[in-house]
Amino acid sequence: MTVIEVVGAGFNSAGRGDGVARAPGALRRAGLVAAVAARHDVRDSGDVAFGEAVPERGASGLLAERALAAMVGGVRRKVAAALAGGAVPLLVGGDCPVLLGALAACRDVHGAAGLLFVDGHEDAWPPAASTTGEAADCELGLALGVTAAASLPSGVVPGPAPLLRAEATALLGPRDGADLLEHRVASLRGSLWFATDRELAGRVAESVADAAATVERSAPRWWLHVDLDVLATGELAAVDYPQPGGLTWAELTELTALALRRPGCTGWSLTIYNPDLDPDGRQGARIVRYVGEALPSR
Ligand SMILES: [Mn+2]
Repeated sequence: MTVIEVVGAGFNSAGRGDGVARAPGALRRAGLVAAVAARHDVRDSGDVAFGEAVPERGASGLLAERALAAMVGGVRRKVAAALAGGAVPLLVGGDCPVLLGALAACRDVHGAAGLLFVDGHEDAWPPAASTTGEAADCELGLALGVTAAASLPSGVVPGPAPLLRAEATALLGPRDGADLLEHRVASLRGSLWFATDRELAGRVAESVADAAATVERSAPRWWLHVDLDVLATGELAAVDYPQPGGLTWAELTELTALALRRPGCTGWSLTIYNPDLDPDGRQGARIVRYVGEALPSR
């Protein structure tokens, strides 16, 4: 019986202690662990510690560099321990840079990391070009080594480079192509497996099968990363950077359920829920319902 190990990483790459930083606590209060326990044996290994995130841009152009490096190291250790013990980690952010620790752990334990990246944004801005300075704009580009930052603190992108290879990566659901074009930021489209929200519509099952099979040719074990802003704003509004378009809950649930049933899937991260934008907790409850529905039954 697979054990699901819940790991919280309430990191907000804006260098703040509120917003997405509060998601692990809010989702636990909304019943996350019980929802997992209804389907699997579950262990809650608590939250990763990383010191105080400060809203100051460092030499790399990123905010909260020190806390970022500490968070990546902490996630790497906790996720690697879970994987080595045979559990399936469910990593609850925070925002998307928690993925860097998960990918490093995947490589530590399995020898290589693959990735199904489900996100409304490509997250491959060069740090110096990011208008926000948030590592959450940048983590996928840094992991792939297609962007770089001068004087990035060691440990933010665990070496040797690249942490992740393009042929072991698939992007599902990004819809920020027009914004990237406007800011002259290179899109990842064309360099790896890629399907926008519109391209997924009506063909979720075929897309997941094709994306996973492609990734598995280079990396038999891979990580599933879900940034909840892949959803349409009408489905989930409690996110910091809404955009037009996006998936329905039904589409994301189908996508996630199919991905989690593939033997290559080694762990799952869930990011970007901002409980401060959800005062009555209804959206947090909806996320918990999604987790329960997407998990395979015992
Ligand atoms: Mn993201």
